[in-house]
Amino acid sequence: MKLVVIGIGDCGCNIAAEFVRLGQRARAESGVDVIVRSYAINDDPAGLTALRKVGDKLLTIQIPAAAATGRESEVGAELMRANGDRIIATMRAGEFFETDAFMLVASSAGCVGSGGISILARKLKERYVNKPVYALIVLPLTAEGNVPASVYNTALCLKSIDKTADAVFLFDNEKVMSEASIKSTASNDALNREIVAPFLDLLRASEKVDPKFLGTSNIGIGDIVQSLNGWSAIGYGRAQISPAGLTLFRRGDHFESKGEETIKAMEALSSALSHFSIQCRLEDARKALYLLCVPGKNANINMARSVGNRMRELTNNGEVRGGDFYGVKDHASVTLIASRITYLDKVKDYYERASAAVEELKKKETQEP
Ligand SMILES: Nc1nc2c(ncn2[C@@H]2O[C@H](COP(=O)(O)OP(=O)(O)OP(=O)(O)O)[C@@H](O)[C@H]2O)c(=O)[nH]1
Ligand SMILES: [Mg+2]
Repeated sequence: MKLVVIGIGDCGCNIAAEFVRLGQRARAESGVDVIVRSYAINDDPAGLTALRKVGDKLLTIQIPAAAATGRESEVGAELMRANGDRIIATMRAGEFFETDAFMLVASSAGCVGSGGISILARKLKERYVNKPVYALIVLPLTAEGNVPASVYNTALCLKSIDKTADAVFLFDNEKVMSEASIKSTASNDALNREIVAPFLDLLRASEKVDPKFLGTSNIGIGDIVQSLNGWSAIGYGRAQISPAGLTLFRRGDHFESKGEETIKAMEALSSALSHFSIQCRLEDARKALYLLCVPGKNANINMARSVGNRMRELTNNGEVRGGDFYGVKDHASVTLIASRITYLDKVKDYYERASAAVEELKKKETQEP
């Protein structure tokens, strides 16, 4: 699947840049292009200049600075209303023909991205009727989640993007940070790598890869599009395979090894289930997608079957699609998407706290001279 990624605001722009790096990995490891272009839209010229080193797959678009007073979501929305058409006009529309979907990215707590994302999503939907518009929203850290402006912006952003985009991937920054910090000190860059990495296998496996990488049942772009709707979460898990295990894998005819392979696949599945981008329950997902990645042509058919069966159990007979891919070297991995999620604690919580946050903000306004 080929994406045009559009990041808005600081967080969105940084993640759009990270998608470019993901595209470079897909090209180097699998010989396919999955990122047609990334755009970084922001009102902060210094931030955009810093991103230019990422290369020419990332194009920066500067918009006038938001008013100094009021950094609420509405201000970001107003900025996008005023600049959205010009932004779209500067994009390379010729490239959209080879694009399967738009992926718009922003944090929910700020102003430019939080307010702008739904306005731009609507403009793109109106102009490119048949192209799915997906959103990736980063929810604030717990500490920021108690700041009234953060709560208000997040609630407003979620309400409007839910109505506009075809599907909304939610990432809980706190959860992402706790996972990134296991690997290194959690900087924004580490967080962003954590956010973007789960998309790699899915995007490249649905492209025209070398036939030797093709599994027993392939995931097509249609499967991804059909699986994505409404609130969505993505999870990725892997289980390392030892060199001895790899030899057995290649021979593939060994009864014991087949059992072992399936265990590795199930291990990767459990890991993916506990690494969803936001806390959710698969039984609340009306749609789900899985991709099992294993090395070698001789991986057995039971592995994919076992993962698929477990997914159908967990989703409570939700609509499950899946496939496998042999383009990895030394591990088994599972990528999961839970979509059309009907209940999310975090979303409910932000909606419930929004009106109290408005009161707080009003109080602050009247206190200020
Ligand atoms: N994961 C991640 N989160 C970020 C990054 N940059 C900022 N954030 C989070 O995003 C939120 C702040 O939003 P920004 O993206 O900075 O806001 P903005 O859209 O530029 O809008 P302004 O408020 O006008 O600057 C906070 O919750 C930060 O924790 C980033 O690079 N990665
Ligand atoms: Mg900003």
